[in-house]
Amino acid sequence: MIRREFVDGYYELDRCRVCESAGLIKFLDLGQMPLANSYVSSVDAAKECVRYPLAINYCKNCSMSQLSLVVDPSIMFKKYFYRSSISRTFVKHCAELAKNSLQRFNFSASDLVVDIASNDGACLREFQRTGVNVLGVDPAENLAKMAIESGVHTIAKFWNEETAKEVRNEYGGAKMITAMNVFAHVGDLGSFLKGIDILLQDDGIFLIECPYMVNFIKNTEFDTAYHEHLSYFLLKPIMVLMRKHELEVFDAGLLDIHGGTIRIYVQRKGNGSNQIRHDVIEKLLDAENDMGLCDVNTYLKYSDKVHKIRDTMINTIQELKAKGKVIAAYGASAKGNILSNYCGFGRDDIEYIVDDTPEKQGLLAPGHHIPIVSSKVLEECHPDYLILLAWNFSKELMEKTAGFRGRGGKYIIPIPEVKIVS
Ligand code: DWN
Ligand code: ZN
Repeated sequence: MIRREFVDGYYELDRCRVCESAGLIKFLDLGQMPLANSYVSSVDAAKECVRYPLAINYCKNCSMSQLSLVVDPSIMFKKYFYRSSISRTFVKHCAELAKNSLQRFNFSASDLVVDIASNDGACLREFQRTGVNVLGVDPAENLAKMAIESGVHTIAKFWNEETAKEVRNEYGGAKMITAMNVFAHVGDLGSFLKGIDILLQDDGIFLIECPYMVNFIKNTEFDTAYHEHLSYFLLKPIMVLMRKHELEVFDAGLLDIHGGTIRIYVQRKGNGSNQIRHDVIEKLLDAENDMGLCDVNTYLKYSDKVHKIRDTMINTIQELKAKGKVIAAYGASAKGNILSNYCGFGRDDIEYIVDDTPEKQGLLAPGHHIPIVSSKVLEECHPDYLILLAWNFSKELMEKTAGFRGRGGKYIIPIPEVKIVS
């Protein structure tokens, strides 16, 4: 695996992070962007807002899409504002995963489930309910504290071989290791997977959930590109990666959560504990190929779709502002920060962003420094429009804002194409 030293908080790769080929083609360039979760407390603090180039490259050899500029993870993840448990939709998703895993893999009370990047313990609490032992690993000290206070023991460290050895020595092997929305964030995939090999029991299951490149392309989900997301996976490069590390994919599935997620089940190569679902795997690989996602030309047309959404958003906001309309937003999400910065929106366009994450309220969103407020503000000052920046939770957000809708308020949903709904 390629290793580099960070200089001024980042380094650049000139090779593919999966197959190490030099055949990388840039297909999306969002320019200089702030770190998508770098919320600040005041405009003065905002003056230190560091921007880095944000561009995605496609590997012609293994069809892996990726950032080549890697920002130092300790800048992004040691203190983390995103909390998994804020979304009822996500917590329900984890409860279903825990229940299905218990049934499918026949967990016993002595089994250990470890969640890497366990955030505030949202997912492990659901596994805990099934009676298994759980352990969280997450570098964000603020989140680890919340998880521990909620009864989910958590180690505040990055996942790598060293952390894996420490966990194995103290807790023994893991029956299941989950990586929910972290695998795409990993700089050194080799060290990450060596850690899995160290901790996983012989018949253990490694489960990955990550954003799926099919949805990114099909639904123009360009706003899910941010410096945290180094990898934009298809199943094809994941198969290449697992083979390199004596692991094998034995099942996979597609989920709606987070704008389209692929769930991948992995075991030790030749382990045989779980029958390989060749039919499922081949069908997904064929669909990736049939969609043209193994052909660089598909990617070279992508920017046009992105520019269309950007230009439509800008025109829509300008027209509404010209009519004297008051526009706010809901969901101070990482994706929302990318979309609004890419459109060049500021406080003159979006008065404030509502968010239910207590730690985000009172802060300013990265880049454009639009204030983040609690939903109480919606009852006090009645905006005419709400941009759902967390469009992946549109249903949940619209259910929460029935009062706004009842007063004639309308929603602007930017992805997969800009639409206004009431
Ligand atoms: O991979 C990642 C995904 C899983 O989460 C991380 N790298 C960062 C983060 O991305 P995001 O911030 O775009 O994720 P969400 O889940 O789309 O963000 C939703 C935002 O909306 C959060 O700030 C919470 C907020 N929210 C809310 O205020 N009330 C969400 C719901 C559902 C709500 O009811
Ligand atoms: Zn490659």
